[in-house]
Amino acid sequence: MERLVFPEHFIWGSATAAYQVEGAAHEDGRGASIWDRYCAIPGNVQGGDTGDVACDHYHRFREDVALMKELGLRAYRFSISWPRVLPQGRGEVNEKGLAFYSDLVDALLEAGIEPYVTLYHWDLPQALQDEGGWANPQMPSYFLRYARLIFDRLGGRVRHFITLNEPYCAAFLGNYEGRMAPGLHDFSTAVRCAYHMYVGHGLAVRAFRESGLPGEIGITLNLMGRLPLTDSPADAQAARRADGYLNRWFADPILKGSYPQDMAELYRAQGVVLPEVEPEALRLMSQPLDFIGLNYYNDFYVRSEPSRWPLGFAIENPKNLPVTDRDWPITEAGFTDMLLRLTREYGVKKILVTENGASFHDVVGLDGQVADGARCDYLRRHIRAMHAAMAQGAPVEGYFVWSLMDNFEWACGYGSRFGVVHVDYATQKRTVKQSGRWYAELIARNAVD
Ligand code: IFM
Repeated sequence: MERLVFPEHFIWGSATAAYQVEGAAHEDGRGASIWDRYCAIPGNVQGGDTGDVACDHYHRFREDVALMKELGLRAYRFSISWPRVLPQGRGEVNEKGLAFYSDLVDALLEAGIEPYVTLYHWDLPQALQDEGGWANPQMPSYFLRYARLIFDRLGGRVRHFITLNEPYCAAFLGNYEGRMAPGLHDFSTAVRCAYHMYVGHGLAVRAFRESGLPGEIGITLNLMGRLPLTDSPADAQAARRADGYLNRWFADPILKGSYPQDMAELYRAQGVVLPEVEPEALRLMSQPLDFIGLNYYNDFYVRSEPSRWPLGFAIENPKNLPVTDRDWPITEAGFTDMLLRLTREYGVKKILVTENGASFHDVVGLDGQVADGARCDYLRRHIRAMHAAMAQGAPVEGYFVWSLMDNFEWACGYGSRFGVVHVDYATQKRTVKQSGRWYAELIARNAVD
């Protein structure tokens, strides 16, 4: 296969998130998050797993940074645990929590690795959930205060900020589908949460600009193709609704300054209570960003299912598709398409792929190696697909593999491994997988074979 070379300053990184790797859930003054509460409810997380210890990154971050350096990573995307720095969500600051992030940033910079900081990757302080969570109209201002604290303490050393990670998951999976914290099942609440998240995002972006800090700020969206299962008109319409639910409801306000009207009408017709959208709020959420972060894993297929309120569709993949161990189809052409859609339909000028990766059942062999050829193949396909999009004009400037290491995979607990580094949770031993070595070689060559 032809070797595909990347631009000279292309950013190769890896990503994690606080609750998934840090552990130290009850140490140094950290407050409770909605994920602590969610995990404590039997049945929510496979195996009853929690993020209490996770990868113990809180104590082992120096070892992990050394590993990143060994792999030649140029950037590390991690998130701040809001309740670690503001245990009650607002009010008193926890200096010990802030010191952890400050030390992590210093260790990264010393190793020549650029920090990319996500402000909100789903671990809302439980104290704020007790006040209604993201459905509370005060939330945007609480988020603004939290964001200002982080800009103030880490700004300058950190030059890349991401306001929200995958607002679709945080708002809709958490508050409507109940598959994530806080585990609610109310669509009107979920839509209100999504709205407040975006107002908070807008306020944080404005504050970053006003601060005069050097660097850039953006948001990370998970956008994935929703393809009709058959060529029937009903499935085509269902796929359009699924696209509206997952993709357009989140991309349009940020990138077009409007909510998709077809979806708003559909929701209203189904009795969903939509928030009163203030024109000023729309201006705030659609102000220019320095980049859009795209998390891409796979496309899904959709069939019409009129009985399913409020959208009338169901996910059903064709039987013969290659899949990962989560049964997620491997659809790299959809990655090219989504990058081109951001470029052509949405006019995005700079894209960072802030997550891409795959879960497989990895084992450490008797020889001490983790032979995860299937992950190498997945990554290779997707990195080539990204290159194909770039060749057609997609302005992609960086790629972060999900994930640096195996970690707490939300409702799947520790049963789902995404890392290019294996973690033995009993001993916390890290073992670089075949995919980690493969990725390191790719970075060194700045090219994919
Ligand atoms: O682990 C998650 C991450 O937190 C957000 N994006 C998808 C990943 C894999 O499910």
